[in-house]
Amino acid sequence: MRLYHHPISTNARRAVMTAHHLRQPVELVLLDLSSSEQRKHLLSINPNEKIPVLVDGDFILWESCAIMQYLADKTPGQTVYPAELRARADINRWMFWSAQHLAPAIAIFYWENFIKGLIGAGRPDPVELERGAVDLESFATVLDNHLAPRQWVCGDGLTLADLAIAAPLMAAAPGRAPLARYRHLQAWFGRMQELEAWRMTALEEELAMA
Ligand SMILES: N[C@@H](CCC(=O)N[C@@H](CS)C(=O)NCC(=O)O)C(=O)O
Repeated sequence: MRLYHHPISTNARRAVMTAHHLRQPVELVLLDLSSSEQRKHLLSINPNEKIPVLVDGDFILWESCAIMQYLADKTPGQTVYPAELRARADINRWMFWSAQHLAPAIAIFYWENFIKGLIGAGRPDPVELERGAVDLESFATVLDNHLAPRQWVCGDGLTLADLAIAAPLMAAAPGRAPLARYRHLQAWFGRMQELEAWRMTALEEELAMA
């Protein structure tokens, strides 16, 4: 299997962390989004021209959360994506929530305060940052309250929900997203950062930025 990614992509990180955690034999293919040649290839495997993309033989799958679920379903004995109806529905709920709500709020800060500077796209837009702050406060509060009595987002152990929610948080520090005051969220994120899958992807990010 080949997994097209880039280490500074939060969406790709979800999929790559899942592959590492499940010890799935994926070949990581770094896709340079600034190369028109590589973008042409990306377009041929994903009409949205976005990473991550998984290629498993003649099967091509894009959308980070769908890739996570596919990798888990391919792994015998895994515990991060149980088959039981309600346990799975609960995990799906938080994965959609991460993609729909929390990640876009953090992405505003990442884009305005970090990526724009990196690619010379101008100064941060205060109106956008204000929009991000309103959204982030509302969704970070939901997560913080949910985590207050819990170690993990769903059930008694790590699941795809944790991996899907943690990945976009990699952008919080470089994007200066105001998350420090959410102490249950921070305690949980600390546990996530201790995972081998997190450390491996952090190292990939560091190497790519060096
Ligand atoms: N919903 C998609 C979003 C993928 C996405 O936005 N990927 C970004 C990187 S984080 C990308 O490839 N952007 C390239 C571009 O828009 O030019 C997923 O979860 O996989």
